Amino acid sequence: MTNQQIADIFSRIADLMEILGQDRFRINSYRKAARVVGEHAVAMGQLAEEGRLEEVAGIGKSTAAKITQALAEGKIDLHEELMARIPPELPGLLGIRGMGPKTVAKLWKQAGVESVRQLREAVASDPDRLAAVEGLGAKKIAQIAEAIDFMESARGRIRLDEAAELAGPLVELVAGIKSVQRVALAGSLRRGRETIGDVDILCEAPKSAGSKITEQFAAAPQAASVLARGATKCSILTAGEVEVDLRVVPRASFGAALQYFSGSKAHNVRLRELAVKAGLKLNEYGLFRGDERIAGASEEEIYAGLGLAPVPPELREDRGEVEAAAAGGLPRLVTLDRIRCDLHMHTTASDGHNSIEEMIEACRSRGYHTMAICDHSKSQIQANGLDERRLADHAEAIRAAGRGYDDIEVLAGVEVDIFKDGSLDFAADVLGELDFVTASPHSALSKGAAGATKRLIRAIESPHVHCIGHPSGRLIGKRGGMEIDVGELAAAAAANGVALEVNAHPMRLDLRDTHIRAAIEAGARIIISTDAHRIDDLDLMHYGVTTARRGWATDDDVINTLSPENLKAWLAARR
Ligand code: DGT
Ligand code: CA
Ligand code: CA
Ligand code: ZN
Repeated sequence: MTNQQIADIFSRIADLMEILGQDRFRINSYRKAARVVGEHAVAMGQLAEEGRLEEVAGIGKSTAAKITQALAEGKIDLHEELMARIPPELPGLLGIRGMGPKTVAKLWKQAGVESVRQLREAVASDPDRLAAVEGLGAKKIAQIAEAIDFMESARGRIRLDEAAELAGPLVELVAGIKSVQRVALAGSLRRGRETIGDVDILCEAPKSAGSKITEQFAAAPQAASVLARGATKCSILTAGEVEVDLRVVPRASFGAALQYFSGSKAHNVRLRELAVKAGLKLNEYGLFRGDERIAGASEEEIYAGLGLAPVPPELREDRGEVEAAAAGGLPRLVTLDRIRCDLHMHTTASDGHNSIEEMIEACRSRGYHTMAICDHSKSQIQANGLDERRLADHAEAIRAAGRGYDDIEVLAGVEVDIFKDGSLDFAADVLGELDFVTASPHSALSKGAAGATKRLIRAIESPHVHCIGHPSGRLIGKRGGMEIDVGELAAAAAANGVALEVNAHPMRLDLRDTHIRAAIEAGARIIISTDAHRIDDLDLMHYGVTTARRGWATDDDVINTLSPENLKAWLAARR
């Protein structure tokens, strides 16, 4: 069991105790245990082996015993005992955005709601029953309805980073099998979609080795069950019910198979039409003229055989890329190695986990020429937002720390809250003192929120703002975010020299791919930022780059590619 899995059980124990109205002190101690275990750098399994669990601050005797049981048996008795005291599907309600244990307890005890299904039915057909629940007004009920819809529409798909983390070790496992020549990801994961239905992996090997390979794949520790296994294909299901497909392909058709299984389906349909028009046939084995295979070993030769420039996987969605590839007009997409700065990150001054110095060292080691520290503003109370006084002190500390380095420019910034009406959490003169200002919406983000575009445009037009952070406020799989008119927003951004953020956190990816493309077409530029809350988060940059590529972004569209001098000039234009 990983530290995170153990931490998740402790979190669930705390949730269940809270639903059952148990002792606050004990609840908090389990929440703390979850945090400590989840964030600990060394695996609990290793500490247990060395008998050192109790040496960890925050882990006492009883917690250590529970960790030991989790490691040995994959469960904790207390968790099972608590589960036995509530309806079995009740914890599912906690997966609804904005639903905490207290609300779940009230829904259960005051309205008899025992599952998401029952809640959905009550919202639809018996809202009076819910309105009788203490603290549940019409507005809150509408929010719950929206959150349930959203959760159900995302069902069966996982986030890009979750899929990538699942796929990584499996790719390695396959690559390590004798007779496997190479391994590649295909499907939506290769195209970098924000959510993934199932993971598709391809490997090259001689046909005769297929059965041995799928046998070893089926024995992977991630395989909770095996859905199908033959000599060329194997499908497994993980404990988290995610399907992973492995296909074994010979060298001569590897490129054709990679092209076919990378999709998208819509893109493939277009290619097949082109083939037919040219009197050819295209399938996962190759491009054929009659019985003769004229292409198949590489993707490039498949595209060339159809008269197309090779299309980057991120563009293969039938959104104009086939026409562009035929006309030699594909964009030269931005790449990760062109990213030279990260302009949105937090420190312990607000809700980050690392100090100014630690963030600087981490950005230096990533080779950036500039970084901006943007902690939260005062109305973000739950994130320990800074008031004017603390902000001024923090800016001074950032600049003082930055003076110690001549290989990186450290900008004193802020992530200032955009209120519902588009006004900002700090006055213009306060913002004018800073080197970099990101303005972000953090509340009133529901889909129906009226005037969302106006709200953001007002922030764009206020003095000293450089960038609008995570503009829609969506959370993938949890909250759809505001509906904004991107064309209008981007036109205002372009007119004012303000950039729009592509938040690289795989939970956000905001702006999203299609919005990035519309924004660029309307003349706006983007800043790809990790919004790092700890040093490891700085490595999420590639998810933002992938998303920007899906939005057809070139170097010219992305502020992060600017040289130090040009970035300075761009920043100064808003001062
Ligand atoms: P996902 O898994 O829902 O996130 O999306 P994909 O794109 O990975 O789709 P998946 O796993 O069903 O299939 C992988 C690729 O295989 C898909 O992108 C294109 C290709 N493919 C699958 N079924 C068909 C089909 O019926 N026709 C065509 N042309 N291609 C297909
Ligand atoms: Ca797939
Ligand atoms: Ca698949
Ligand atoms: Zn932030």
